[in-house]
Amino acid sequence: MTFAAKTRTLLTALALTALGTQMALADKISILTETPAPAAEAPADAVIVNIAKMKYETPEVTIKPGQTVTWINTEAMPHNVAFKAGVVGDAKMDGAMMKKDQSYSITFNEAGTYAYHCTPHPFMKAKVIVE
Ligand SMILES: [Cu+2]
Repeated sequence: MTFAAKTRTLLTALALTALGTQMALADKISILTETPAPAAEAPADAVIVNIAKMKYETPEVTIKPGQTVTWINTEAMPHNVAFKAGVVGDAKMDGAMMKKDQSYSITFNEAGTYAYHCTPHPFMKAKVIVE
C-alpha cells in the first residue's frame, strides 16, 4: 500500500468513527430547540417539569421512548438541564439556560435512566426514566 492509500484508509476509518459517535449521540435524545422557547410553546403532549424555588418540582418522571419532557422555569433565577458525561453520550451535555417563563424540551428515544442537574446549581438534581 502506498503512503497516500494508507492515509486515505486511516482518514476513512476516523471519519466513520466520528460519524458513529455522532449518530449514537443523536439517537438517545433529540433536543427540540437549542435555545429556550416561551413556556406557552411547550409541546401539547409533553410531560412538564416545573422549576421553582431552586428545585425541579417533579424529581422523577417516567415516560416511554419517544416521549418529550419539557422543563419550565417559573422563577427569576436562571436554570438549565445538564447531563454528565456518559448519560446521553460520551460527552457531557449542558442545555441552554432558561430565564423566567422559558421552556426547554428534550425527546428521549432510548430506554434508560437519565440523571440530570442544573449546571450553576449542581445540588439541583432529578431524573427521567424511560421504559
Ligand atoms: Cu439552577
